[in-house]
Amino acid sequence: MKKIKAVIFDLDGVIVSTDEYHFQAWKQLADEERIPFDRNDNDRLRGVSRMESLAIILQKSSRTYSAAEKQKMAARKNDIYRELLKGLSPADVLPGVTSTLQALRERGMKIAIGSSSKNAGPILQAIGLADVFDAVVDGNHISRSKPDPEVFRLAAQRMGFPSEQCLVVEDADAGVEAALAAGMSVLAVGSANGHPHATLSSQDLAHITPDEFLLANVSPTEESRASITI
Ligand code: B16
Ligand code: MG
Repeated sequence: MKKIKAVIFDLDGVIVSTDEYHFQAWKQLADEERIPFDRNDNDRLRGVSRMESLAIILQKSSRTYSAAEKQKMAARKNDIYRELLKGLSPADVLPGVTSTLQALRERGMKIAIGSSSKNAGPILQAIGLADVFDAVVDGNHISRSKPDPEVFRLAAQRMGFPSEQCLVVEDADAGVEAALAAGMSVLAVGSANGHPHATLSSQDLAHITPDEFLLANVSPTEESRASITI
C-alpha cells in the first residue's frame, strides 16, 4: 500500500470554472471563421494546450491556415478569453475546493497545481489562491501538454515526492490519462467523473472528503486498482 502524501490539482474545471470562458472564446473565434463548433467539440479541448485545441477546431474547417494565421487566431482567442477572465473573483472557486485545500493542509499534505494553461498565474491571483500551493506547474513550464505526464511529474518533483505518493484531481480525460501515465492515483471529477481508468470518481470536490480520496493509496498499476464511484 502506498500512502498519498501530496495532491496535485488541475486548475480549469477543478479549482475554477474557466472552462466555460474557454468555450465562449473559442466559439466566438470559430463563428468569425465560420467553423462549426459546439459544446461537444469543446469537451475535446479540456486539458489540451491552446495550439493543440486550435488544431482540433480546425479539423472542421473547409480551408487550410498558414502557421502565421494559426498564431494570430490563437492570440485572438486568448485576447477574448483574457477579457472574459476580468470578471473572475474568489466567488468563482468551485464548490468544496476551499474546504478540501484547508483539510489537506491540516493533515500536513503538500498541494500543487498541474495545469496546461499559460494563464494559470493570473487566474490564481484573481480567485485569491496565488499563495496557497507548494508548487504551481502550468503551460509555461512544460513542452508537452496532457495526456503527456510531464506537468504532473514536474509538480511531484517540485514538491519532492515520488509519483506513487501523489494523487491528481482532474476533470479532463486527457488529464486522467496524463496522471495514470505519470504513475499517480487520480480522482476524476466533473466531465471526467466515471472515467473507466480513474482510481476513483466524484461529481466534484463537494461530494467527496479528503478522508475518502486519500484512501486511494493503491498504485494505478496494481491489478487490484480501487475503482470507487462516490
Ligand atoms: P491557455 P487545465 C487547460 O487548463 C484547459 O482545460 C484547456 O481547455 C486549455 O486549452 C488549456 O488549459 C490551455 O489554456 O489557453 O489558458 O494556455 O484544465 O489543464 O487547468
Ligand atoms: Mg481541467
